[in-house]
Amino acid sequence: MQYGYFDLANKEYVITRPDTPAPWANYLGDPEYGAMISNNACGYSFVKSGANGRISRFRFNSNMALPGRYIYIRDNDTADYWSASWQPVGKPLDQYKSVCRHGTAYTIMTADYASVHSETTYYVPYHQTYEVWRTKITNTSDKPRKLSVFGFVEFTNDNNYEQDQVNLQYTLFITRTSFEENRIIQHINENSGKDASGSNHKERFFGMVGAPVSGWNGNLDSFIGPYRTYSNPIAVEQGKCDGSMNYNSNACGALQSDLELTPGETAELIYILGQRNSAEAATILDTYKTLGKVDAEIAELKNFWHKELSNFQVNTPSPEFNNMINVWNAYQCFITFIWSRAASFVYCGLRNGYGYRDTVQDIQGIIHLDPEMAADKIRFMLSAQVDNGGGLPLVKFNHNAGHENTPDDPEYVKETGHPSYRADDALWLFPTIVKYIGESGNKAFLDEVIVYANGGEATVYDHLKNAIRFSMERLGAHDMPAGLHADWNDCLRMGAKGESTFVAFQLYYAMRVIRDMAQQRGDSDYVAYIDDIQAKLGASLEKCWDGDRFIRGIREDGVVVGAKKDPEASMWLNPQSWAVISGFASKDQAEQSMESVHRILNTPYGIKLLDPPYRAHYFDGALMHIFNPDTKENGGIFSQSQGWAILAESLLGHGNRAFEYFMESSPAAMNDRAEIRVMEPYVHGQFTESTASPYAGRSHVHWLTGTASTVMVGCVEGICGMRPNADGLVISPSIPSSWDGFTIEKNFRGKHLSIRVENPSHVQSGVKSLTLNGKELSGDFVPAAELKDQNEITVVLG
Ligand code: IFM
Repeated sequence: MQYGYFDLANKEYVITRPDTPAPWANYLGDPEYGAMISNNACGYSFVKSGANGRISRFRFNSNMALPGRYIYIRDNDTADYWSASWQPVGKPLDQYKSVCRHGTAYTIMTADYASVHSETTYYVPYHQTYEVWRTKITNTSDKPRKLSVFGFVEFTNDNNYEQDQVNLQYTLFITRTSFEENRIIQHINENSGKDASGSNHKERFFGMVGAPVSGWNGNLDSFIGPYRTYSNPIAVEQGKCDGSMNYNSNACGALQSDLELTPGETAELIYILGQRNSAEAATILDTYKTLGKVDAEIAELKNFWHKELSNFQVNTPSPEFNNMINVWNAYQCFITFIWSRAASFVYCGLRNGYGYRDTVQDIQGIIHLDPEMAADKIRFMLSAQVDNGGGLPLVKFNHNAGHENTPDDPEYVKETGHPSYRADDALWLFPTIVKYIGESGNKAFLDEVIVYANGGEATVYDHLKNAIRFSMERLGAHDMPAGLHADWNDCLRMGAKGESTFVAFQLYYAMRVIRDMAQQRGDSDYVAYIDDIQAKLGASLEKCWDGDRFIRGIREDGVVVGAKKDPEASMWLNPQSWAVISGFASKDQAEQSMESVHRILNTPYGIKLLDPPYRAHYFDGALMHIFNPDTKENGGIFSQSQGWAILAESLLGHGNRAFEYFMESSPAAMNDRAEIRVMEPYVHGQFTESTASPYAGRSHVHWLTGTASTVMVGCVEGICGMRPNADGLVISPSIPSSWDGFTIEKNFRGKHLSIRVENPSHVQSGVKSLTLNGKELSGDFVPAAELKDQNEITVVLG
């Protein structure tokens, strides 16, 4: 079933049926002032932190997601009423027509009901810390209409989300609302020292311009009424907000305007919500009396985001690929980059920092779109590396580089809940930094001096050497990196001295990267050192080959995990893809192991993380056994790993297989089966339920997931074959043999590349010729030094 379509030209997803199988969301603003909104206007807002700065309420974990940013419209002649989003009133869909356009940091909803057209635009102005809802209401009938319009938001009573939800004997009694001219002001902890810094006194406002305010409510119960809900508030039903304010009860902001519209006439009302005092609110509201301000702000948002996305645009025969890579996967990469795992309809905002591995991986998704934005975050993450080379598992939002405790300190463990280092964290720096240097050409980055989390400083190059040292000083009995607390898989504990092949492949890859760097810098002693340790690591990894697959690891007690003979979890995806990505696997091993992946793990919805799922034969460290079979890390289709499989198949030149994996796991490819996937068809999730689930194909944990970046990398570096390195750009696509070719428009180091890939022989990969501005080059490499400002590149496969 299809509920909407992709509008590629406008970079929007357009929802034409509002009864989507779940709330389909969009992000507005950023964590300074964050807002999420669904196609039915549910969602919440917060200042700086979803957990500690929450200003509006939201009910999590339900497809009845409520409440949100509601605008009610009442026909005062008939007493009928509806909402500018289909929900919460929910009029019959044969009479109520609506369209929701989710765009880049804005959402527009139109509705037609009872010959009244409304168009409501929700956004957070660029770099502002409040939100705007602009609604235009048009009388589309041929007679004058008397309408009342009610803007409504349900405030939290406390900025702390948990306190607001559970500590009611306290939070119900700290807030009151007042009304001034065109706004409701909510006061919290009012007597707690109004100007003193550190005071928990807060003021929020919900105000409007565009029409006189004829009624208001600051008391939730008075607006909704007893034994009623958001679908039938008594104030709307009766056409009158009674002016009551909350005091020792729940607060809301409800503003009523009474309109008289002649046929064809439009009224424009602008509601603004934020955490400001009354005087500041008045100033902000006044600025919206200027005609055209909203349209200018929307244009500014679009300009910003569309410019970011324009740095890489691809045109292939696959609309799914184009929609995801040009718009939605790219936008999701920025969202995960900016928001980490801070707040969604699944994450309540309670996480108090950045996960090291998550964040370093998230950076990869935007490097081809904004390398300098990426570089700033790389610097930040290097400043969260400890001077022993390991990463802080959790980097606090108020990270104080140079002065942090580490997992070796009990305070850190107590504060973050992370008992020790993880084996993989700092190793993610290698692919991220090498990609950044490739994209930007900024070789000097390696010489930048960056502080360590716990003090001291070193060049980026030495930070990386230190990450290698961290792994080398913590080897297990088989000379592979010890598992420590965990590797990428949070649910796999092989023991502090257990060994993970995934981490070993990561280390092998890291050695390749740093060897190149060392060679370029003339650091020959280090090259010799790497050659030596890489050969030894390779010998250990060779013993992890089990006929047609690599094992997952070796537990501290010596038992192999992921052996072919095992009754459960005998086949794991990540060691196979990473054996290829790391460059370790021989041609034969690579072909065989990826073929085993396809044979054993592939499903119509993507590749399972492992198979068979744990049911009866788990060990204590196989924490994933607690999940239902074929769910999450227990044999679910863990979407992040799809990106690595796409990349591995591409590196092997298997364009058909790479694209098969792209399509199986692509949200866009499920657009006409949205009732199966349930989640938004324009965003990746954390995982999809696999075939042992009665709900195979259903996806979960939308938006904030490492999937965004791995799939982006798999598609851009893998399928499109765009692999920048310090000296230029390798172009080596792996595409479906059915494609005649494709084009790319790419900005690269301040220059523009128009790339045409032709596939006359219908092969999957292999560059037959490459022409730069009419000059034939050898191989698949474009030297950066030969680029002009504007470049025409033609690649012929064959
Ligand atoms: O790698 C982890 C990630 O850090 C958090 N989500 C789950 C992934 C796999 O366990």
